[in-house]
Amino acid sequence: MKKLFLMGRSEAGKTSLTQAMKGEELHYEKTQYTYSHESTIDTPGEYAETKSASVGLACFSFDADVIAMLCAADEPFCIFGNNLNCCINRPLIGIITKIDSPHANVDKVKNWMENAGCERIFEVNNKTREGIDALLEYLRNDRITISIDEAKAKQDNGINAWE
Ligand SMILES: Nc1nc2c(ncn2[C@@H]2O[C@H](COP(=O)(O)OP(=O)(O)O)[C@@H](O)[C@H]2O)c(=O)[nH]1
Ligand SMILES: [Mg+2]
Repeated sequence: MKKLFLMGRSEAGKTSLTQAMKGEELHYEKTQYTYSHESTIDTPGEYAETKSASVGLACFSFDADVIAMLCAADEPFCIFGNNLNCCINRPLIGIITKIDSPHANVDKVKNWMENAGCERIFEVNNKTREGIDALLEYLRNDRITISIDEAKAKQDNGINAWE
């Protein structure tokens, strides 16, 4: 199973997602520092919200196989920039939480994630576990590995050839 790195603003639902992925009842826990679990790395929202602390994200993400930009469906604005995938040498995915919120605007958040360069976008409700199985299945599937010669050949053909 690929190890998932979670980054997003405070209260977005990162810790709840780790509980939903384990099949646990949601229970509030303030994330005081970076927690490395078996299949997830959970970070404090302050790392994503504070410029001086954001280096923490870069540092701990090296231990993960997949980086997730996590936003709640009712967030008013996006704290991540466009083309975020350019500075990450891991697959970048988007996870939209709180799709059950009465103020949810899933299309808007999806747009942010597409602009950031997320290769997959998952919509979840941590409370009912809706969408969690699709995320787990994605993490369970082995990554496609290629040899160095195949990588060089693809590189010679330009970046679009990676598709
Ligand atoms: N309605 C709803 N509430 C959620 C969902 N995910 C998390 N929450 C609630 O949002 C609050 C913040 O969640 P938490 O996981 O601590 O956010 P974090 O700061 O990103 O770790 C808690 O009260 C959760 O119960 C969701 O999918 N739907
Ligand atoms: Mg948390």
